[in-house]
Amino acid sequence: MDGNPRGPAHPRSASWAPLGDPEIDAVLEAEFERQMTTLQLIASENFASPAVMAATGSVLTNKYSEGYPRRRYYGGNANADTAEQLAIDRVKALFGAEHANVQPHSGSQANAAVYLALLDTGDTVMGMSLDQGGHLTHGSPVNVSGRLYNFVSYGLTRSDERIDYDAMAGLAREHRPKLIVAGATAYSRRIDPVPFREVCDEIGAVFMFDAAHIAGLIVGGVHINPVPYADIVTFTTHKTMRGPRGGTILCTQEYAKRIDSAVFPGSQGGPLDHAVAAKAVGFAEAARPEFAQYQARIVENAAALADALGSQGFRLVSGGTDNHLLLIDLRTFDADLTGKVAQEALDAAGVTLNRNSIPDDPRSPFVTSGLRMGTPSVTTQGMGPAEMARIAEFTSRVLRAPDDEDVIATVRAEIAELCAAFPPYDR
Ligand code: DSN
Repeated sequence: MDGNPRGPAHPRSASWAPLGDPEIDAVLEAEFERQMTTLQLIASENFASPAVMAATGSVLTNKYSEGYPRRRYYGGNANADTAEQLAIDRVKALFGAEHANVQPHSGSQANAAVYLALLDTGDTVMGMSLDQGGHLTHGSPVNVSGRLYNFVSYGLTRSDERIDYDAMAGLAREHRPKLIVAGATAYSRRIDPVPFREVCDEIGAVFMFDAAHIAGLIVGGVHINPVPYADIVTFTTHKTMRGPRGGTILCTQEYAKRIDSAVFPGSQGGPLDHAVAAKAVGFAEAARPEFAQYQARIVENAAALADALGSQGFRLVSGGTDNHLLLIDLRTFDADLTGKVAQEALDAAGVTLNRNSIPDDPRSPFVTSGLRMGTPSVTTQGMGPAEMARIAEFTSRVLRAPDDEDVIATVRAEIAELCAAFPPYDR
């Protein structure tokens, strides 16, 4: 069905047998209803396939498997070995990587393991500043990365709000970090691995690319694959990759042993074998030709949404998008409207997204002047550019009257009708 741009990417049942726990059954039912009737525009979310969800809920949740395939500390791991080896082989083939570790429980755990493998406490590292689009684990002072290591941050140009590669290289020459991290969580443009590789070679630094957000775009051939350039690539499996929640680390053979030791026993105990099996399922799905078509449509939809939001009077950071997300600067739309108020009004209307700092945001990260939107989930549902125009219009109507309960109720009903035409799962 992925080949049909109007059809859901993987029509399927997400039904489950009642658990016999009325309180949690009610939660699951309510969450299913929420996902079926409102728009999911959080850029880091997606709808996993029933196969991925079934593996996540499988008997492998019962197993302990400290170690790696054929080198475990406990018995009974023949099946866990097969699942993990399949995940490793499949993800290496997808990215053309020399080595893979599929055990990190999350992207943050993957990044922490890389730092543990390569750095000593107090070492200098470079990453993109959180307030310019970088991730918490790229040296934010409130994260363990910023507390244990001396992160120096690079950011965007003021003129076009793209990564300032020259300034990044200048900072690298000045501070001589041991490791340079590329990658972002709220950056809507392509990330070129070449300038990072060049300056790493020049100063003798290791190059890590955090591809959490764009891993699916890379596999789909829409964005450049950093694997041939970076020493280490980390990513999450649940965003554009559309697999289960979790992390993965790819690296060259040179770093394989250090990375594996830093994941287990360095920073994790037993792997989540059910999640590892689900990663294998997700990687097999990502190897299908339809997955590349899906990734192309994510980007097409993000561009259409950006255009439509521009027509509604919103300014986008950097003027648009090359990937699956866009960052709205609310100030030109309404100077008094904060990201927090906008997120809450849109949530009530059935538009689920997150408030986000914009570059040099005058407001705090809890309040913000921006919103982040992403198209992976709505694209999985089979929505296209026409629906992106409607989403922009819904957003504009709500944000012109964020306190108007009639507007919110009307938009919510229209969104429920739209979502009913593009169900992510069968009822
Ligand atoms: N929380 C994720 C995001 O939304 O980008 C990153 O970890």
